Amino acid sequence: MKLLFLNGPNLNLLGKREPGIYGKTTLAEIETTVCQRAGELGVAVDFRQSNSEGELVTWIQQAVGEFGAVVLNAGAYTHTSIALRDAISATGIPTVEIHLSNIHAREEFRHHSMIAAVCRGQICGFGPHSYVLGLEAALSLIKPAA
Ligand code: CA2
Repeated sequence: MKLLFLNGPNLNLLGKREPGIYGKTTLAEIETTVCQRAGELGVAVDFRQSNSEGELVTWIQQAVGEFGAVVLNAGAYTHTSIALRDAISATGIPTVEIHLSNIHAREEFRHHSMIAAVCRGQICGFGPHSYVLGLEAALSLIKPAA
């Protein structure tokens, strides 16, 4: 079974802009780390990024039947997107919400996640390691420990 990693708007800029907030690690480097860990755990990963809310919605819809779970850093759409929330809810695909930063320790408008209630859980604040934790959490959802 495969896992689908989805990244929302501006995450393609990681490591290239504002390193003071989001660090120096690029999204490509995070993908490499995730794929290495996924290999150790024996699971395949597809890793994507889009600045388009609609494309993210389409990928969630298409994930059904092909992926066992979604690991989603929805970026700023986390705080605004009823469309992403509806896609997760309508498909029923197990989804883990992840963030690099601790959204609860930042500006008030980042404290609320539109998608949290329809995700199986939320991981935030661990920088790039949030992605590895998200991988392990998603795997536990589709392959419960014996
Ligand atoms: O902490 C996270 O992972 C976020 O999802 C990142 C989003 C932010 O809107 C969320 O509140 C929390 C922002 C991603 C933008 O990434 C950038 C990377 C480099 C330069 C500028 C933005």
